[in-house]
Amino acid sequence: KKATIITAPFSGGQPKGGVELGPEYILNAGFEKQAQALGWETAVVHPLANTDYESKKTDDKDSYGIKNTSIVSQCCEKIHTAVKSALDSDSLPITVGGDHSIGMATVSAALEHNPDACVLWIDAHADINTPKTTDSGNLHGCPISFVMGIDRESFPPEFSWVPENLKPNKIAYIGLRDVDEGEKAILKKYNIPAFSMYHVDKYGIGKVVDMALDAVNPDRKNPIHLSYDVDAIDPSFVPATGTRVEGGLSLREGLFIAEDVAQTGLLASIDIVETNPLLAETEEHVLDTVSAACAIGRCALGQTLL
Ligand code: DIR
Ligand code: MN
Ligand code: MN
Ligand code: MN
Repeated sequence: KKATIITAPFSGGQPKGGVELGPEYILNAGFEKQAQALGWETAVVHPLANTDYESKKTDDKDSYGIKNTSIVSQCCEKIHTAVKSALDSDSLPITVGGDHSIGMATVSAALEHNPDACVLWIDAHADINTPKTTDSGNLHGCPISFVMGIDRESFPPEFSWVPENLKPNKIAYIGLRDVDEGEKAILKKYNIPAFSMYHVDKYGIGKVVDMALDAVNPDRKNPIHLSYDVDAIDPSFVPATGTRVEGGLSLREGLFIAEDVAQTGLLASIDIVETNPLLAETEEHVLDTVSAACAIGRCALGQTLL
């Protein structure tokens, strides 16, 4: 069992500073050792080393209505290459962000490696805005549309390297509770399986994970890419993140998702994103958030309670 921790210290997909420190905090909390203790042979790679994207960040929208197009694209291309090369060497890539714009890099790499792969997107948000529908212009709210090729006439040329290899019946969402109107229309139009907090309350998290996998992986034979935005979990457990939305998953529900995906034996790649240590009001908030991010990773790597 090999795992490659890929750091993505990048904040250009959203305006707040500090999310680029996520990987450093998660590694300093001992995540690599924790993975090793679960029987994984680990490596850590830093595809963004010797780059200086953070200093080029702006708050201005370009003519496409989005921000920081060029640095997001360049950063994502490097992450995409790193994820592919881990997969090619039979190592499980764990991409640690950084903001969720890197989802376009990791999801497209997972699907290039195995076109049958499916995606579980765990998030308060759907991240499926397009340059046409986005209000904020923040690219962390758009990665899925690029990989799906939705509203492709609105894409800037910088993203032409992104393989449009995700089909609408190959991604399921869990944890949604802050979805923009344009995103709701896209989810409906493409009939994308989406489980909001309403569904979690109605059916329970166990049934919801089953239903999500039934939708995208009915025979349980295809690899799973788990893209985990820590804001899926309620801000009372995970306060240090950029777009907190009340009414989220309990910490146990959030960890259960990772545990249950691990149980399938099909987990092929993971993202753990949007940990922002600078948005905490107290030192305890930082610890809670960073330890939740590590716990998500450990559960996905097979840690069990018994
Ligand atoms: C919002 C927020 N839908 C946007 N997205 C966030 O800016 O497109 N994603 N926070 O994680
Ligand atoms: Mn493989
Ligand atoms: Mn989110
Ligand atoms: Mn997200």
